[in-house]
Amino acid sequence: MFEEEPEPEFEIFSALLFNSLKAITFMFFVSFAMINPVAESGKVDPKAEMMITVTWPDGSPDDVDTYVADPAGNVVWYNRREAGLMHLDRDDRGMFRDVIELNGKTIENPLNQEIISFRGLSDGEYTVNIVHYIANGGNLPVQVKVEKLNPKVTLVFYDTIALTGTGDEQTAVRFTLDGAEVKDVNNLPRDLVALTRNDAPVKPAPSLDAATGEEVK
Ligand SMILES: [Ca+2]
Ligand SMILES: [Ca+2]
Repeated sequence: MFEEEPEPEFEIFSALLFNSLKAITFMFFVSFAMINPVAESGKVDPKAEMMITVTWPDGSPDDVDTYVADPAGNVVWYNRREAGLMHLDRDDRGMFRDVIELNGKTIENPLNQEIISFRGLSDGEYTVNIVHYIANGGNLPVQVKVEKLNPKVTLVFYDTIALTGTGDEQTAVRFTLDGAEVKDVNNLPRDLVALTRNDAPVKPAPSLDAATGEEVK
């Protein structure tokens, strides 16, 4: 009689414990499911072999354009965002289209950046040019970074180049790939804009308010 008394209590306790464990396990998996997509979205395209990042000061209304030529002579630029195995993410035009009205509020994205990713690489020479498409002041410091991503991240080139005004085109870097090796890194000038002008129409230059980056109609 006395020995039977504690049993129901024990059963309730173990049932509670079991249910708590199930709940904790469930929450553990749910939280993992929630963490994973966030971590994934921070990643760069895992299939990219190389990446070129061109950045100019936050909030600048200047429009810088990136042109890259591969060994086969393909040139990627804002009017040909897919060329060979190269892809340009977007034509960042300073603050133009980076200021949006949402529910009566003005939201600004101050970032000025163009990214070119490579799905594959071939041996031969690559050329990276930057162009000051629209200048609103004097010199503009532009950071150019070239990274090879596989089998490990290797910095091929990183420097800040001063663009001097509307129409200024400069060769940031030229380099030659030979298998896994990067050779002949130099910045001997090579004109890429002229190569593209039969390609497609050029974007119309908008009149921009230098203070806000918004188009003046
Ligand atoms: Ca641009
Ligand atoms: Ca921008």
